[in-house]
Amino acid sequence: MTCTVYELADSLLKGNQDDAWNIVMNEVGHDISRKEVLENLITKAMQYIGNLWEVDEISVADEHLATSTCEYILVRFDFHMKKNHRFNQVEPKKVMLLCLEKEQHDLGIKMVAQLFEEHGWNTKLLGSNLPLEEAVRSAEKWKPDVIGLSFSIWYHAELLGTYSKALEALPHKPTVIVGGRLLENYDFSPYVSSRTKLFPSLSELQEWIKQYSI
Ligand code: B12
Repeated sequence: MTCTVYELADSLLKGNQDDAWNIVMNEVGHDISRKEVLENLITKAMQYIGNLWEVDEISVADEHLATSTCEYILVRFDFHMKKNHRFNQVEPKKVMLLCLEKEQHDLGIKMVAQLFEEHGWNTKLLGSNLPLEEAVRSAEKWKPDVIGLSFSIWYHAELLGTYSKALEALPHKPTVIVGGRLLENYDFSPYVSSRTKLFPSLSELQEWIKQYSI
């Protein structure tokens, strides 16, 4: 898929929505799962764009255009998959998803929402930069079985322990799960309790969701 990753990155950087969409659809045509498209194609293209930005080969404006085009592709992909595949659960489990305070990188948590929905979960996506008090208030009201936290920037990890502790202490005892690009290479278990589940990728998450639903 490496070649396709570069092609997709190129279309995203040009803001070419139709080309980007056709590249994604071509992969779906090869019978690749939603998880694979999200993880091995779209995520990889955005990481490659990050590398280009880091070495000054593209501007901040280029990166922003790529991000907004990627957002369009994610929404369209979700719509396409929902139209073609219906997943129902008799009593759907509930998951609430959010990024830690000040964290703007929310494409990952949007992908996580799609994966849960694909498995029939009732999903509330609260997006980027959610202060802890708001997360607690929302969780007290809605009582999600699982609360997913995402962060991408090192210094945002300082808040990870505070979030997981406060959310795990809620009276209905939700399971807290955590993900983000840094978990692929670093161990964040010293920041959280042993009950919190850490996921380095969507693949591990998918296996966990399947077990949870049994
Ligand atoms: C797009 C982007 C942005 C966009 C984000 C827009 C958006 N709506 O998300 C914008 C322009 C806003 C942005 C801003 C900044 N960014 Co930026 N950004 C990126 C870039 C290029 C891509 C990120 C991305 O979308 N990746 C694709 C997603 C899908 O991957 P992901 O988040 O890892 O998610 C996957 C998994 O981790 C997992 N996952 C994620 N969350 C969760 C949660 C759970 C529960 C689970 C189970 C799994 C899971 O699911 C996904 C599936 O594959 C990266 C480059 C890179 N290498 O990542 C830099 C990068 C992350 N940014 C960086 C920086 C420095 C910044 C800024 C500080 C720049 C600045 N000076 O303003 C600001 C900080 C903003 C903030 N306060 O958060 C650095 C971070 C370095 C560091 N210090 O840690 C990076 C690495 C770029 C670089 N190479 O230097 N950025």
